[in-house]
Amino acid sequence: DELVEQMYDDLYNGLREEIAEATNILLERGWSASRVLDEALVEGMRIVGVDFRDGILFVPEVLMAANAMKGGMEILRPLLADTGAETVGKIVIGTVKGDIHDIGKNLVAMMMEGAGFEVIDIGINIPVEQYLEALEEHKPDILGMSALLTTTMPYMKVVIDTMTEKGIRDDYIVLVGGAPLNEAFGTAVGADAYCRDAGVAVETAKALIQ
Ligand code: B1M
Repeated sequence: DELVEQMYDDLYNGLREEIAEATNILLERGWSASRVLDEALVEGMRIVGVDFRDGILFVPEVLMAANAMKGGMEILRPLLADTGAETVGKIVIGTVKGDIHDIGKNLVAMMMEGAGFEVIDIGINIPVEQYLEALEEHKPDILGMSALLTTTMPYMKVVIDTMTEKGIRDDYIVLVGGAPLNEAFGTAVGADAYCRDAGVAVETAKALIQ
């Protein structure tokens, strides 16, 4: 699809308005919001990630790509969130301390909302104290943590261990996710489950909350 190819270029070049416009066009063509998300935006960001890794793109460019992606996500958000589902549970979600990646977390938050969860997004670079405060304040069913760096993912264990020390670990379902994680890591840090993507996060949350 030519338009989708164009979107990969526009995302790569950080063109937010163009991404927003193309997102609308795909929707007008009858694409579902989740198809636009997966096939255009997430795939485009994957391409950006490859060149970032290989030193072809640098932080400022990738920030612009992320900003452009958010322009598309903003349009998709109400569509993904508007399924009319009744509230099935509450989740507090945040990206761990030292880590400012938020696109994946935002996607999980959007999909959770769409599935009928009440989502309290506490943001990025979250220290353990702030996770605990949010649990205390909002009394969610689920705590979700995101990490995109191999250097920040061990912090999930700090949070879970602190919950255990305080005797509150078993009061919550703890879900973790982020590109560098895997199933074994989730088990090792003491999470209830590792979620490969936003769809899996929703399915897992629904299954464990029963
Ligand atoms: Co960063 N970065 N970055 N970056 N960045 C990665 C992660 C990297 C893999 C790039 C690379 O080298 N190929 C690499 C990490 C390497 C490593 O740790 N081994 C990296 C690096 C090194 C860095 C910096 C250190 C670069 C530097 O400064 N030299 C720096 C660190 C900053 C920091 O956090 N302290 C940095 C900075 C940045 C930007 C600010 C420029 C920007 C972030 C902007 C933003 O988020 N607002 C950025 C970006 C955009 C990326 C890449 C290109 C894309 C990430 C993304 O948004 N993916 C990324 C490369 C890559 O991942 N391929 C990269 C799209 C998103 C939809 O996927 O986040 O995986 P993802 O989320 C998925 C699943 O993982 C899962 O569901 C989501 C949706 O399906 N999931 C969850 C995620 N969180 C979940 C939580 C859950 C459940 C599921 O809870 C229940």
